[in-house]
Order: sequence, then C-alpha cells, then structure tokens
Amino acid sequence: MSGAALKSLGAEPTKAMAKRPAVEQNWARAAGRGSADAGGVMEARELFERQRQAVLDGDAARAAALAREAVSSGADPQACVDRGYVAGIREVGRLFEEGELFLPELMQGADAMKSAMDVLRPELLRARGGGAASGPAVVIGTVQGDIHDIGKMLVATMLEAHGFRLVDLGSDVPDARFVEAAEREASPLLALSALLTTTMPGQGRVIALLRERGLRDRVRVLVGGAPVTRGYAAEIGADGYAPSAVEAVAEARRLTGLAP
Ligand code: B1M
Repeated sequence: MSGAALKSLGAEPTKAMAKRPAVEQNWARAAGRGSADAGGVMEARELFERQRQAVLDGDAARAAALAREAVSSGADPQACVDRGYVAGIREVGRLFEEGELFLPELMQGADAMKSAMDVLRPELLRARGGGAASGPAVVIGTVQGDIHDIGKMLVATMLEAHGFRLVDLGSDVPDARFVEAAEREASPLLALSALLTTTMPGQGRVIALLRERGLRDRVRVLVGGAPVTRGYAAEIGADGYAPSAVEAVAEARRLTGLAP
C-alpha cells in the first residue's frame, strides 16, 4: 500500500502503539463484551485498529498473527471480524474507488482478510455452539461472474454456527448449478450473494430458472451483498433480503419456518 495513501488516512502506527505488547490479557474482557474498564476498552480499540491496519497494509501474516493472538487472549471473534478486519477491507474498497489504491493492493487486502478469517472461522463456529448441523440445508454461493466471496463466507459461517447444513458452491457459480444443487440436496433455501452491480441480475436469473424448472414453490431465495437492497430484492421476486451476516440468520430462520 502506498505511503501516500496511508498518510492520507493518518494510518501509520503511532509510536505509542509500536511500543505496546501485541496482545494484552484484558482484550479478553474488553473486545466486545461490554464489561471492560476504561483501560480495557482502550486495549480493545487498539486491537481492532491493528487488525484494520493489517488489512489496509495487505499484510496477511500480520493479520493472521493478530487473529491468533486475539483468540489466545479470549477476544470476541465476531467483534474482531466486524470492527477490525471488515473495517479494514471496507477502507481498502473506499481507497480503491477513489483511485488511491490499485488492483494488486485490493487483492493483498483481500488475502490479509482471508488469512485472518481462516483463524477466526472455527472460533466463530465454536462461540455459537460448534455449528452442529441439525437444521435445514442451505445452498449458498456468489452468483456467476462474481469472485467476491468474503461476505458470502461470513454469511455461511453464521448460518452454520446456527445449525444450518451448508452446501457452499463457492463463487462465480453458474445459475443452473444453484438450481441443480437445491434439487439434489432437497434444500428449502438458496442464498445468493452478489457484490457487483453488473452481477446482481444473476440473482434474478436464478429465481427465473427455479420457476422454469417447477421448483419455485418449494425453494425460497435469500439475497444479499453490498449493492443489493431490500427494494431490489422485492423487484426480482426474492423471498428474503439481509444486509449483514447476522441478519441473514434471522431471515434464513424465517424463510425455513424455524422459530425466530
Ligand atoms: Co472488488 N469490488 N472487484 N474485489 N471489492 C468491490 C465490490 C467494489 C465496491 C470496490 C469499489 O470500487 N469501491 C467494486 C464494485 C463496484 C460496483 O459494482 N459498483 C469492485 C470492483 C469494481 C472489482 C473489480 C471489477 C476490480 C477490477 O478488476 N478492476 C473486480 C471484479 C472481479 C469479479 O468478481 N469478476 C474485483 C476484484 C476484487 C478482489 C478479487 C481483489 C477482491 C475479492 C476477493 C475475495 O472476495 N475473495 C475484492 C474486494 C476485496 C473488494 C472490496 C474491497 C471488499 C469486499 C468485501 O469482502 N467486503 C469491495 C468494496 C466494498 O465492498 N466496500 C469491492 C467485506 C465483506 C464482509 O462485506 O461482501 O459486503 P460484503 O458482505 C457483507 C454484506 O454485504 C452481507 O453480509 C456480509 C457480512 O456482513 N452479505 C450478504 C454478503 N453476501 C450476502 C448474502 C446474503 C445476505 C447478506 O444472503 C444470501
């Protein structure tokens, strides 16, 4: 990442930050658990800032090391994802859009985010009871032409953590593969992610294909992804929409008839 871009953010590590030990015990209390004293809250903020910065720097090794250290100190993995790593990747996206960063840096930021997620994913599952799959099968993927899979992975993790059996088709998934998987797995729910305005229509195409194959009555469709809105979901005839991974769980429960 260019020095200019970092300076424009005021994002270079401060001397105070550099001197402090990487992880301190009270992160466990502080990171998202609400009962920390003022010092603990400060340490949690510092942890999230370092995680955000590692993604902004595109430093996969540092992002993973901070995730491992956070886990070993008992920090809340969800808070690390939301306030640390996701904050970082969104900042990378903003700088990319403004022409401050270029594609290689976007890719490095994504790699850093993913290396942290490799560490945090099992923790997210564990934090919510281990993800023993007792619920309905959900077929999930990012639509055709779209290789963004970080948000989809977070949604899949949250659904799995809440007991759904996940059939993850990955990214850049052809329309027919979604429909065939829903039929093969007898899945009542298709979860379609799209991150590009140019690939959003893929969500509508899959719904049309379900209808064409006579499956629309028994397969509900949940859509999401940064450019997708509730209005767009209604326009294409989706059954549900969620703006975040957490809200996707409530929506998936509603659509599969589980208690809220
Ligand atoms: Co791309 N990219 N990217 N990118 N990228 C965006 C999306 C963009 C907004 C950046 C920007 O310009 N600001 C822009 C899209 C503009 C537009 O369409 N209007 C863009 C572009 C242009 C591109 C390329 C075209 C760049 C190029 O090649 N010139 C290219 C396209 C490649 C392709 O797909 N064909 C491209 C490539 C890439 C990378 C490969 C480098 C990398 C992706 C790596 C990967 O995913 N494996 C990448 C990244 C990292 C981003 C940004 C920076 C971050 C995306 C992300 O992971 N966010 C992104 C900017 C941004 O989003 N602010 C950007 C974090 C993630 C947790 O959030 O995915 O929104 P999100 O998921 C959230 C919610 O949306 C929701 O829950 C999640 C968690 O709370 N959610 C759902 C997501 N799916 C859901 C499904 C649900 C429910 C909720 O139900 C089914």
